[in-house]
Amino acid sequence: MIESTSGRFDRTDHALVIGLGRSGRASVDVLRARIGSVVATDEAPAEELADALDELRAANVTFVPPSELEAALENVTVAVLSPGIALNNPLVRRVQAAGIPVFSEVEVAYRLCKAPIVAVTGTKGKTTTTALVGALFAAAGKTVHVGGNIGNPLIRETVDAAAGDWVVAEVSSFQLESIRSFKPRISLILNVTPDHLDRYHSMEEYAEAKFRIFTNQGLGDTFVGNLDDPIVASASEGQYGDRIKARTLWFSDEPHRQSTLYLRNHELIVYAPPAGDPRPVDILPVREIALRGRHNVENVMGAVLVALAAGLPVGAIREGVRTFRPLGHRLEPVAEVDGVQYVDDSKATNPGSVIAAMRAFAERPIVLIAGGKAKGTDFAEMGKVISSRAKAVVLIGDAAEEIAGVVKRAKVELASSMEDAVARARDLADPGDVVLLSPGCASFDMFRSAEHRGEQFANAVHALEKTIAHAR
Ligand code: UMA
Ligand code: ADP
Repeated sequence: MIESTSGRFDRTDHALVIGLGRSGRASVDVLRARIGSVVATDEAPAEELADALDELRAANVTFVPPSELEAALENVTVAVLSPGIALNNPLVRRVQAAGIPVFSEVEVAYRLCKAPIVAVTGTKGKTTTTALVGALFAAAGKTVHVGGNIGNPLIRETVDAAAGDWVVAEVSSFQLESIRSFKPRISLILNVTPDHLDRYHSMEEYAEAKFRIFTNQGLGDTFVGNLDDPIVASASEGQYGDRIKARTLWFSDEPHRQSTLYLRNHELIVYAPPAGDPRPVDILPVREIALRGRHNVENVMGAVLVALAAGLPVGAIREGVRTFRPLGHRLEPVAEVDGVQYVDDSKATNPGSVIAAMRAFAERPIVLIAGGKAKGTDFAEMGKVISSRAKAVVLIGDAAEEIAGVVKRAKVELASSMEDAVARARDLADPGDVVLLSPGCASFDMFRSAEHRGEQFANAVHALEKTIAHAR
């Protein structure tokens, strides 16, 4: 191995990019123009990598098959890891065994970045909140770059950001696992609820990965947390207490001694400045938020407190929140057919998000479509909420039987495809009901992605609409 210059990512570095999905391909693209050399590897069979390999060939970047890794490592000083690949993956272990530091793409993106970074994490609500924070900075007239787990790799956003811009990064626990010096100016943790327990041995290990978001923050930085989430709140207690070096600001559902942003009478978002003029400032009535559900009020409060911590004017923050619309596949209304509303919440990929979605429709009877690929999470709590709030549930995918086992009162049917699920839900629903796709599971057993699952749902609903229109 060539002696590393500690990953400055200049001409002295020679990188191995591990994984050739969106993250890895962006890393190859950005780094090949800046550093000594880049090679790349991936464990997928060659036929699955055809497009990626074409791209590498066109860029003159060598592909190293995993079987030939050790020889290639001779010239490598640093490795860049894709988030979908765990640190205990045997290939990653071989790289580490050769003494090569392994950084997540987010770490590299940080090292290349001149602008301050706002980093947003949480089990659920990351994408919505990241997009909203971006919208608030834009409403305040800032040049803002939004990227990360949200879909466009962070490295593409940070590499072009100027010192006076802002970068807003959605960061997952997977990305945080292999950061080293990543130090956001402002960090936000929305919630930590059971998810990804097929990758982590315990909730403690999962929470620990999330808490890495504030590990490198210092006195000039701010950590924003949700005081109502017991695991997030525990970040400032006990063993973690003295780990947060940054100024800490909390938001909460209720006025609370510790909360800088809170709800008054559950209907008005109020800011209690932590320093200076102590008079509370009314920010916005909850009814002006165009996103459905209490969980989205939490997301808005997190985003607003970040914006206030960044010094954005209250007028711009209000305007940015008022005009922000829900993103696709997140409680997205699809159609109203025969008086039944069909809603796509395909991005609800853990039990907690199904519970949040069901609570968002408290006023209407629900026929729930759920199931998919489980991630080692317990469905008991979700089962209780389904039992008390849904009139019926249609289950799909690998986890269907397991979920059926925890639903006590609601009627349960199993479906073999999304079309079948929508047809069954239609038969179970009456005018005034909502048919809610909120799976609580990953999509990969039946679909390419959560987006693909949501599109299949919308297609089935639109086909139903047409059939009914023809029959009239
Ligand atoms: N691969 C291996 N070995 C493995 C696993 C994967 O070689 O053990 C290879 C695959 O063959 C494939 C590549 O790695 O070629 C895929 O890499 P990846 O899984 O990291 O996926 P990317 O396409 O690079 O997308 C990643 C994030 N994916 C994951 O974290 C799983 C995307 O988040 C992110 O949007 C993108 O980078 C850009 O930043 C998606 C996600 O599901 C949305 N995130 C999880 C979530 O939100 O719950 C954390
Ligand atoms: P993420 O990027 O963390 O997956 P999204 O903003 O994409 O979060 O929302 C995905 C789904 O999670 C939504 O469809 C909704 O069901 C649920 N959700 C969003 N925000 C929250 C929250 N704060 N708490 C619980 N569930 C949430």
